[in-house]
Amino acid sequence: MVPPPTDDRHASSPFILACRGLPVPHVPVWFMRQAGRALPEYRSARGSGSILEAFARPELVAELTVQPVTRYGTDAAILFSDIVVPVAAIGFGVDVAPGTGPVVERPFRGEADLRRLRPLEPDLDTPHVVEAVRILARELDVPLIGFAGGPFTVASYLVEGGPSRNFTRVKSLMHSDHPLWGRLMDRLADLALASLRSQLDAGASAVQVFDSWAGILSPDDYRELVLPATARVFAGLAASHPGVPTILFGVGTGELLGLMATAGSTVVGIDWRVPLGDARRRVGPDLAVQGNLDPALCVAGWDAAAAATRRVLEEAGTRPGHIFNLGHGVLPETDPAVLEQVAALVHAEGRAGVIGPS
Ligand code: 1CP
Repeated sequence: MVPPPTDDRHASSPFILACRGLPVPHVPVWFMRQAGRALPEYRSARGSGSILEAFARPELVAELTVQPVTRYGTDAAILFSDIVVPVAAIGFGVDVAPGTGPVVERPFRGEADLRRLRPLEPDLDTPHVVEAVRILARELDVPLIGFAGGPFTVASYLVEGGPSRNFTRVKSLMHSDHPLWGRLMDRLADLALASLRSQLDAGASAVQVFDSWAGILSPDDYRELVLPATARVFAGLAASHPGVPTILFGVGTGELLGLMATAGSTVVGIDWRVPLGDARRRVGPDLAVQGNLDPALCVAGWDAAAAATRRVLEEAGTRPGHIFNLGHGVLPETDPAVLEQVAALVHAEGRAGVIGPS
């Protein structure tokens, strides 16, 4: 086990301990996309205007990042930002459209578009992100999770031009021109790495790579065309920030979990389709798992959410190394009271790695 960095004041927090597979006072919990989305206090603080502009206001970002920690009692905060912020910041021409998500003005089509993906200089290109992380590192009582998009998932937006159902264009590119695809993956890995390093340097305690859409790939395609660039991100982090917990997450990745476990992260995020016990066997004994309550069941009412939460806790077992989360992001129609109750239930009944009388 890698020793924890000595300057991290959250080293003994339940979240960081669980990421390292160590015993915990209670099972830690946070929710992907916990900031914004379901919270009425988010809607009033955010106001109207472009979401990319909101990400560039450090005081607002700090407020929106803290809100769910206060409301739900989560054991970690996730920075209020988006996976397309770095590509937008270097001028690729990306916007985040209300109700749609990322949209790209001139999608990535060929060799010439690589020139539009210059290296990220965080202090110049995303100073507002760095500043927000600094504020949060001072203000938060729980660890802050920084994040970036996985090279494949960010490529899917750049190539498709926006959200996609079948990912036809990105699959065509990755199979029709391997050298170009490799260079695109490398550029996006460098962007993710530079962004994650800047968040860690500014005071984030852990990072998550959201490779949300990797699950649309076959294991062969994932292994040959996506895993190498993803692994380069984690190798880069291990070199510059040894011992910092890292999480790799994707949706629909049941058949990829064994491969994802080799990418170099310390934690693998699991969606709700794979029972956590099976997931633990697939990722092996050395890595922690994060997940995996179906977010739709938080919309189905407290009884359904409570029953499903208990099933996740049972599947997680008693071995250390479980961070409770949803299997994907909070759905906008979720009643915040249900998430608050889920967090309390996990704290009261979770047993994975919990020290003391059971
Ligand atoms: O907790 C948080 O909400 C923190 C901030 C956060 C995070 C972690 C935002 C703000 N986006 C993300 C990550 C993100 N963005 C992912 C990975 C997680 C996931 O799979 O949900 C992805 C795929 C995106 C891309 C994106 N941005 C989408 C998905 C579109 C699609 O392809 O289906 C959408 C709708 C956005 C918009 C967005 N991101 C964030 C905000 C506040 C908004 C605008 C409104 C909203 O959807 O809440």
